[in-house]
Formats: sequence, C-alpha cells, structure tokens
Amino acid sequence: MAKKYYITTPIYYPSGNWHIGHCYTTVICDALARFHRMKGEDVFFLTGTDEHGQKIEKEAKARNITPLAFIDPLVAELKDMWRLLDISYDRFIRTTDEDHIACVQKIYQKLYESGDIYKAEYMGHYCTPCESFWTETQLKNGRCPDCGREVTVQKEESYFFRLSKYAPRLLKLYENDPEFLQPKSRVNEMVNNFLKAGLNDLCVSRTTVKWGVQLPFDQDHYAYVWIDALSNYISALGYASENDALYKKFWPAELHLVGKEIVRFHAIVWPAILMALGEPLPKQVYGHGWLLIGGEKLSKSKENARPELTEPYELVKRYGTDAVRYYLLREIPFGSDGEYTTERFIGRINADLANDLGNLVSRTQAMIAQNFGGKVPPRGESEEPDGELIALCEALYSKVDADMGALNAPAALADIFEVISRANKYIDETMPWALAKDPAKRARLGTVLYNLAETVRIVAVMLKPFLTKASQAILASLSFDENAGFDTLAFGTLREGAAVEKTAPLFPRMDLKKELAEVEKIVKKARKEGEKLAKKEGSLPEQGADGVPQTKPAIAIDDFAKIELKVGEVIACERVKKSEKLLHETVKIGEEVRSVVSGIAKFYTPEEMVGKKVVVVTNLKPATLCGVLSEGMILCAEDGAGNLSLVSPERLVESGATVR
Ligand code: ME8
Repeated sequence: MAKKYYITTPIYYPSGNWHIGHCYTTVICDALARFHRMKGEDVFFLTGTDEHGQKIEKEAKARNITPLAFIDPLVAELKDMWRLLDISYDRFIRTTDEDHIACVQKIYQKLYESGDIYKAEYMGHYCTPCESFWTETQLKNGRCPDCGREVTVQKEESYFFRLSKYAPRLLKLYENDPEFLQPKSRVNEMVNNFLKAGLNDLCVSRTTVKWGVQLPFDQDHYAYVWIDALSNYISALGYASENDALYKKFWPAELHLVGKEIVRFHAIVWPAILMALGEPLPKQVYGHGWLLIGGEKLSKSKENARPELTEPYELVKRYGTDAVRYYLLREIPFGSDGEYTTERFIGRINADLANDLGNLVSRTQAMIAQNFGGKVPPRGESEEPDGELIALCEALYSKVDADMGALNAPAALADIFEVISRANKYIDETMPWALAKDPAKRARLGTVLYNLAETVRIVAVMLKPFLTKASQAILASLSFDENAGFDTLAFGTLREGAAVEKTAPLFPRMDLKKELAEVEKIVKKARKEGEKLAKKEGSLPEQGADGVPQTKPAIAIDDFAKIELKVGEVIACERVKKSEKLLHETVKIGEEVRSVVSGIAKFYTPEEMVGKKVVVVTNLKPATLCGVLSEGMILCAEDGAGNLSLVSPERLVESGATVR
C-alpha cells in the first residue's frame, strides 16, 4: 500500500489585500505535496479559510451585509489566487462548511462530557484584530504583544478548556520528540516562554460574538475562533462523522506548516486538544519565517504591503507563475525571515531562470535542431568529462529527497541548479560548436548533445514540484511524458530519435532598471486612480483653489443642530488599498462600531490611529471611498499648508459622548 502524506497550510482569514507573504506557506506546501505525489505516495493537501469571529462580524455589519456576503467574494479571490499559482490542494475547507461546523460541535461536546471543558467567569485582555486573549503579564506595555494594538478588558461567563492539565504532557512531548516542533528555536520559545511557567486554562467560548459555531450544550455560547479554526485539520477528513474514512486513512498529519506567529496555537493548544480527545498528534508542526519589506513583516495592515507591488495577482501577471513560485521557494532561507525587494526578485529570476536554466534549455534545443534535425542523437560512448555530469544527475534525486525530507525547498532547488550549472559548464568544456565543424567528431557531438538533452530532461522532472509550467514545457519540447514521475530518472532513459522542439525563451531576461521604472509607474498610476476614485465616490475635504479656507455663509443654530457629532475611539486602522491619502478606521462610538474612511494617511500612520479618541460626524450619509464603506467623518483641523490634525476632546470622555 502506498505511503500516505497529509499536509496542511493554516486556513486564511478572508481579509482581502492578499500579498505574497500569504502565498509563502501555501506555495511551500504545494511543492511538498507535489513532491510526495511524484514519489508515489497517497497525498492529501488541505488548505482553506478561517471565516468566523468578531472581525468578520464587524466588517460585515459596517457594510450592512451578512458575513457570508462579505466573505464569499474574498474566498473566491483567494481560490483564484491559488489557481494562478497552481496550488494543487485536495480540499479547500471553509469553517462555514456544514461538515466542519458539525465536527466542531462534536469536539466541544466530547470535551464537555469528559470534563475538559467547564464553565467559569472570565476576565481577560482581548485584541480584536488578532482574535486573541492575553493575560496581564503577557501584554507588552499594556498592549497586544503580537500586533502592538490596544486591547480591551472583556468579562463574561465562559467555558474553559483545561489547558493547564496538559502542560506536563506537553513538556514531555518536547523532551521526547524533537521532531514534533521545528525549527528548534521555536521549541525553546514554547518551552521557556509558555510551558515552564505553567499554562492557564483557555477560555474557549464567547457570548458577545455570534458569528461562529454555536456550542451544542449551551446555545448562548459560540466557539472560540482558534478552537474552531484548528479543528479544520481533522474536520476536513470527516473526524467524528459517519464518513470518517479519510480521517482513518490520513490522520495524524505528517505536517502542519505555519507562520511563526501562530506556532503557539499549533504547538500548545492544538496538541492539548488532541490529547484531550484521545487522538494522535500530528507528526510535525513547522513554524516558518516571514517575508519582510524594509525589515518588517509584510502585512496587510501595514503600509509596507504596497498592493501594486506585492499582490500575487499583479506579480503573476507580470512575471508568471513559475517566477513567483521560484522566488518564494528559493530565496528565503527556510525557517528564517527573508527580505522582499523588486531587485532581489528580478535578480533571482534573471540569474537562475533566464540565465542558467533558460540558456541550458535553449542552447540544447538549438544545437540539436542545427546538427541533428531536431532529433535526439544516439547516446554513443561516454568519455570525460561526461562522467561527472552523469554522476551528478544520478545523485540528484537522493539529494533532493533528503532536502525535501527536511522541508528545505531552497536546498532542493540549489541542488537542482547545481546540475544546471554543471551542464552549462559542460557545454563550455566540450565546445559542441567546435565538434560540429569536424565531421570526424560527429559521434562525439551526438554524445555531448544526448547528455545535455538527458540532463535537461532529468532537471525538468526534478523541477516539476517547483516550476509547474516550465517543467511541463521542457518535457513537452523533448517529446517526453509530461506526467513523468521519479521512476523515469535513470540516465539514458531519453529515446534516440525523439523529436526536440525549439520553444520560445522560457524566462526572458529582464532589465532591472526598466523593470524598476515600470514598477514605479504602476504604483503611481494605481495611486492616482485611487485618489480619483476617492474624489468621485466620496467626499475628501475640498480646499479653496489657493489653499485658503473658504468662507461660508452664516447658518442658523438649527442648521448646525442637524449635524450629529460624537466622540469615538479608533479600535483598528489600516491603509486603503490603492490610495495614498486614505485610512480605513474601525471606530467604536458607544456600543456601536462603524467603518470610517478619512483622508489623513499622510499625517497619521494606522498604528498611531489605534486608541485615539476622535470626533465623528455620525449622521453623514454613508459613502464608499475606494471601495471601502465610510459611515461618518472624522474631524480634523487644517492649517494653511493643508496639514491635518485630529480634533480630540481635551479631557478624558467616554466614547459615544455627544459633541455640540
Ligand atoms: O493566521 N510572510 O491566518 P492568516 C510569511 N487564520 N508568511 C506570512 C506573511 C508574511 N509576511 N503574512 C502572512 C491565520 N503569512 C489564521 C490561521 S490556522 C488553524 C488559523 C502567513 O491569513 C501566516 O504566517 O493571518 C500564515 O501561515 C498564513 O499566511 C495565513 O495567515
């Protein structure tokens, strides 16, 4: 029976603003899934979306639509992105899928019945954007230790999971199974920062957030999003359902690949839940590093995610699926962070794909066309330096297999490209163009070109998990089976006489300067469009023609009374995609939460805005600015030079207070 291989990505928050950082986990998982399939293993590759929780509930409310109406287009966008990147998942799970919801309810019921979930009063510090509760000691300067935003104190009757009970077993797990969590540095973090201090029981239900899975034993309570989300790894296989054949076959997973910021949930909470359920643990959780821009995590809520530059759709459109996959798989040292720049991206593609791989393929095709009428010549007798090239080709699979076993795609690609470089050097050493001039050397020329074609074929087979498009094109150009697996790797498999076609250059060389200028143009154009849209759709504050504030006619007090002004507190803030001027604030006004767009991005960063008390015009007709709903206007003072400064109450007042 074939070996099974179950691999998962985290499930994504459907928040839009996708950037290549998001693609990192999934592209690596895809390469691993494809690699294991080619080994003949029975692979199940899972990805999906994490759709419940307060954030979604609020976003939908702010737009006056249902959560699903808000989420569905984003899920479609994500699926489209995975299609563009050739992601070969076996299931795309949504936490709103019926079978998932039923499974989460069964998990809660089981844990409640076994006493691992119990009811008590909860008070904690909640970070809404991160959907995380923190204890007093975990806060950093009173703020969320993950994102630095303000937290709110929340108190309610809740259900708790006895996480504390599992701390000793978790510590043992880390002692006895060094493979469970990788890389090693993350183990130290879990053990020293969390486990050694002992664990608190985890609050696993909410009454305030209704967009979630209702608990089967208490209808007023809804599942905590992280328990809901983590359960996807087994609900997707039919755990605790009538149809649990996939679960029986594929669980435990070989690998949960996740970003380092969510290791805590996967390496502490998730194994404890599984222990409580009496189910086996995944064999490995791997916490990978981040894609950085300017030294900071590329992030949708920070200004560094310039959509025109980092949106996967744009990148694939400009450079192709393989270039984006290659960059992600090759450039970032596995386990560490890696900086993204256009220069590095173009540099990588030019050096490796256009020069090394592209040249090897096109030179081989051209020389076979020129000298052997486009047919693979006979292999003939080997002589030096053929042996070294052949030996490298023959050793390649076991090297790449070891690399992929260690999840090290950059090392696997480095090994494949070592063969490519060796083959290019082989061309320089054997000088086929000189052999072609001497009729007595025709057999030798045939051998050299055979060896090159065969190396190209082997390299193409090995590249299939990584470069999904180019590998197919190369194999097709050699009239070799595009579905070829690793069982075709023996050197000498390529048939004499097989047609070799010349293909268009696989990766045209890019001019970095031109590319940078082009990218700058795209950014400028996108920003201009954003501003135009903002002006057309909404009401950015107009200035007088010369920047001098316009004098308006006097109004009666009744006119002024028509304006409703209230104090609000900004609880979340992000930049508006494609706009230089706009910020999108989530403002809490008393009990109400509103989405507000304001033209202050040049004067305030999103991080600065969070926690600020502002004055909001609350009875302004809603408008859409750059596609984002605005349900009010934040008041600012504007100086003669057009600089804006927020208007705030001078003394501490509650949000919701009236301004008059
Ligand atoms: O965390 N570099 O979802 P998510 C590398 N819903 N990886 C990055 C990245 C960057 N700059 N930015 C994001 C969640 N990612 C939860 C998971 S699982 C039960 C629930 C990665 O949409 C991130 O590390 O915020 C994670 O692996 C994935 O994108 C999804 O992140």
